[in-house]
Amino acid sequence: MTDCIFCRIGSHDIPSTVAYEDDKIIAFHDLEPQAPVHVLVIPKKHIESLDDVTEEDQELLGHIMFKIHEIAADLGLANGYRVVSNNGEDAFQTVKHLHFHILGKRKMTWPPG
Ligand code: D5M
Repeated sequence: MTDCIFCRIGSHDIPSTVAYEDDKIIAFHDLEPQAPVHVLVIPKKHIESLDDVTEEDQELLGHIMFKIHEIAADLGLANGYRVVSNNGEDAFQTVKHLHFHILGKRKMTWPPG
């Protein structure tokens, strides 16, 4: 989708600081970091949110979940990290392309705001 900012990051149409990339996914540093390390992992395929995944996306979702620990290790997050996916209005999803935040290098609190 050409009007989707994350699709454009996935195709390198818009520059980003890439932490990991393969043919299916890309991980890049967030422009508005909420922690000393804040990386977003997205599928290159345009999927608006978890509400929009289909049967055919199961392998892709598994791939994202599997890669997160490798990406976190490469980012030096041996002491722990948080993975967050905001979906829909109540969760304050601002970019309508499925993404998983990896946040680390600070102590987190719970419950989240
Ligand atoms: O989070 C969307 C996140 O996307 C938010 O933390 C800012 C980030 N963002 C938006 N545009 C960019 C670009 N161009 N590069 C890197 N990061 C970006 P949400 O969960 O939708 O609230």
